[in-house]
Amino acid sequence: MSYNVGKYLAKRLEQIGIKDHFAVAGDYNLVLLDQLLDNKNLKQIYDCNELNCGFAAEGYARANGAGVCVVTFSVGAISGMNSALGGAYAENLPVLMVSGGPNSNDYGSGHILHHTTGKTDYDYQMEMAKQVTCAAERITQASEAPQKIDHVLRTMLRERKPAYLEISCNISAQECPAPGPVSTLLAEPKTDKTSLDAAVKKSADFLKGAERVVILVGSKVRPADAEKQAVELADKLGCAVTVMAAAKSYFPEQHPGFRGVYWGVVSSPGAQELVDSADALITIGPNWNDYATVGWRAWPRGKRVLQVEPDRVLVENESFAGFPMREFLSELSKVVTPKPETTKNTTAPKLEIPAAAPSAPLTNDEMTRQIQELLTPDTTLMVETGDSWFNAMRMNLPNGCRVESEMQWGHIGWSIPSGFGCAVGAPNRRNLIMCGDGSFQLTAQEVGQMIRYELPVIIFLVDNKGYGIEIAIHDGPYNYIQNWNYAALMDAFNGEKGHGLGLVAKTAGEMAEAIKKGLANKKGPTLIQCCIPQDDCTEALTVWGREVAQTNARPPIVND
Ligand code: TPU
Repeated sequence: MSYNVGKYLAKRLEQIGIKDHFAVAGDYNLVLLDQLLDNKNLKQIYDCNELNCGFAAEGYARANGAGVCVVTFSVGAISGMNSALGGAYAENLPVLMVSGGPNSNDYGSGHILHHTTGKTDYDYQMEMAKQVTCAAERITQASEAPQKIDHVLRTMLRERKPAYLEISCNISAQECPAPGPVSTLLAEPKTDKTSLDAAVKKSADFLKGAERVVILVGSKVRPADAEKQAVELADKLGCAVTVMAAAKSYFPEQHPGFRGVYWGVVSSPGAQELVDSADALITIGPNWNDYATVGWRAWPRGKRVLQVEPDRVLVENESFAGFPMREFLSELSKVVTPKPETTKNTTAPKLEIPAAAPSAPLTNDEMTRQIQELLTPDTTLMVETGDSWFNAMRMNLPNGCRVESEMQWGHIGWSIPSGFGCAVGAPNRRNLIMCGDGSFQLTAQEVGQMIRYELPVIIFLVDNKGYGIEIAIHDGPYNYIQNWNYAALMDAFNGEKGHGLGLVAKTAGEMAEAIKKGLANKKGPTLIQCCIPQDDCTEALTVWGREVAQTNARPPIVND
């Protein structure tokens, strides 16, 4: 078979396990889209706009390891940068953004092109992309396409970060060499055995002297592909294991050592005490931002912490690198002795909310209780920025159940398009989304694509008539929204032939009925508008919001 640039890219995507890619058409990428369509092992999935397209690729990466979005120059790409590049960078997800670019003859020609700023320098998009990617390349010559495409994909997969390709619109169909072996993209850097041995020895010695050992799992354990090895270490140590909020579900909650979420004052019952009283705390891939530390108040540091990062280990002020996290955890597991002190007399947290009477008005607690009952080992629950985070934190998960959140980037509206992409990537899982009404208003139209592709996602639209999380942090008139008739939107999105279902739940009984109908609706999404009182939220949100507000309000240091 003879290759051209677009077909080369398609083949490489297929080889790295991509089955679907997300796109919004524009004249800079149409020929490229034709080339991608030509590969029968790749499906082209369409989005309503590029912000959603980027999020869909991001969600697909969560389900399937990596994601791809294809957009047009400037008007499309700059919109998609927020989600596909900035968001994926923050969340450590390999997402490739491919932007159609100007005709290769137009760079530096002095020509003014449509969709651009009206100036004649077309480097700005590439310069912007470089700030939020691990690799960015422009292809204006077919002969250089293979090495540039390979470089971008190799770096993206190794670093678990987004990458960018700009392909001139007149180059996609130009002939180029065939792809070589895929191993060139997947090869892992070699482990430095000397450094690994030294790190393991030093860490084992450190643990020898400790009795109260606790493991704290953070969100970077997943991009490091080390979840299994974290369990291995927990099995061997027999100690208590807590997770950070952004790592909810990254450690099996039915494991005998699991003791809940560590999140400072809003931790699961008992989890903060365990972490604070540990004389050796093993942190595995944490991400200590202001939200995670509750405004820098809950940030375990110092000599009692053995810090295991994706690319290094820090123990008692010594640092070691040159090996992957999973190898370190696995090797450490082989040499440590059991440290069961912290699992004695402690138990895993359990969400205990008594069921409401069917006629009782729906509350936040009852909604959460009913959603928790839906969780199975094959469920993925996407939780939007807002009180949905805090509701998910208190749920007990069966092993295998995934909670997806976007706690570092925190773009409201993420969950609908990302949930769409996630469902495309894993259509056989039970895909649930919990999304606040304020967030929903940013990206609502992507529900239309769930209808188009007949994805049976269930959306719990939390209708509390405002920005609950913002109200908790700092209230004002800007936190109140135009209320929509959310359930009725489904009819509009269905058009002539869709199978989307919109339902309203104002009581506990109506919610239970709506869930039954949602589970039976296999040919499209179901949106359940969960009407709860405006001031009804988790206790944790209120407490956390107060602390974060105080941190935001720290007075400036004045040097005079
Ligand atoms: O459940 P609830 O009421 O907390 O959630 P809802 O209604 O979705 O409200 C979310 C409110 C919110 C805002 C406005 N959370 N964070 N923000 C700030 C914000 C603004 N714009 C973007 C793109 N992302 C943000 N996080």
